[in-house]
Formats: sequence, structure tokens, C-alpha cells
Amino acid sequence: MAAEPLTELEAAIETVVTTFFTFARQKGRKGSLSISEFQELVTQQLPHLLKDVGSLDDKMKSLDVNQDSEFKFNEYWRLIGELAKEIKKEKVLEIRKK
Ligand SMILES: [Ca+2]
Repeated sequence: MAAEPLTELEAAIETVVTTFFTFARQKGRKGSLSISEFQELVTQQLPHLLKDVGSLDDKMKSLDVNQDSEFKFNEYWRLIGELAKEIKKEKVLEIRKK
């Protein structure tokens, strides 16, 4: 990584990646999230965007595309993408109001 300070967007992208590995390395495979690692990540890092914990099971099932109870980076990335789309929808509504 370059020595210069990262821009806000670059830092945000790096945070998305490092957060995955911070939780993924806790136990088992260091490169994927077990169900409990995934739950910890979501409850600690995404409490506002994923408020509806009741549907977390369904969310996990839909994200775990290969149904192995492990979340690979690309599966985690899909969740980030879905949350980004939700934020985008809200932003569009805000912009329209102005
Ligand atoms: Ca792991």
C-alpha cells in the first residue's frame, strides 16, 4: 500500500476488507467467516444497517451461496453491496426532496 495517506474512499474500501479478516481469523479458517464469526461481525459492525436481526438467518442463507456454512469474501462482499444499494436508495430519496 502506498505511503501517502489514503483518501476517504480508499480508507473506506480498506476498512471493508480488513474488517472481514479481523473477524474471519478468530477461529477455524482464517480466510472465511463461520456462522458465529459472521454474526459477530454483523452485530458489532453493522448494527444500524442490519437492524432486522429476526431475518438474519434468511439473510445468511441467501448469502451463503454454496451452502457450506462459511462466508467467503465474495459472499461478504455481496452483503456489503446490498447494504450499499439500500443506502443509495435513501440518498436518491433525499436528493429528490431537495
Ligand atoms: Ca474463520
